[in-house]
Amino acid sequence: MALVYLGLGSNMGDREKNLKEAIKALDSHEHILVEKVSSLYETDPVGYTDQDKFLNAAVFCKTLLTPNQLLDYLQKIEEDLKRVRTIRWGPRPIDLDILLYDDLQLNDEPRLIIPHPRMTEREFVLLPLAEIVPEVIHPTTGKSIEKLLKELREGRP
Ligand code: GSY
Repeated sequence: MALVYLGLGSNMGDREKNLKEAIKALDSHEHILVEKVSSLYETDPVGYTDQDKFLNAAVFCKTLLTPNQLLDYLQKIEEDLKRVRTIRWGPRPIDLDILLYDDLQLNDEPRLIIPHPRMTEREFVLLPLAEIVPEVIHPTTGKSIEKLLKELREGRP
């Protein structure tokens, strides 16, 4: 079983319902076991800022799926929840990202990069993740999630 950490975000429609349905869909897969779910955090949009606030969360799960199989399934959940990709970085009912997959470092650009390449710069990712697994080590930097969050907030490298 691989230990996997996912980031979830929604800023369209009933955001809480979207997140809960996505988590239910994850747990309904026979090869995914949802172990921990963070609180839901309301956050200002990062990147394309002329859009509504997000609700973000993080999930820790165990899976028998490979990274690519897991990504396929996350994309299926996104489609099922009717993601509309009209504006890049724009509003979406649900966005699901693989943040970490064991201590794997994978670059299968542009489809899949693990660890997620922007996770260390995004408080909306690190804050929910630090709530559920502060001690987990981010394999590229060798730092814990808690430490990365502290550094991001203090404006250090
Ligand atoms: O990368 C995920 C989508 N996204 C988000 C998000 O989930 N939360 C916040 N606060 N800003 C975001 N910008 C993008 S793109």
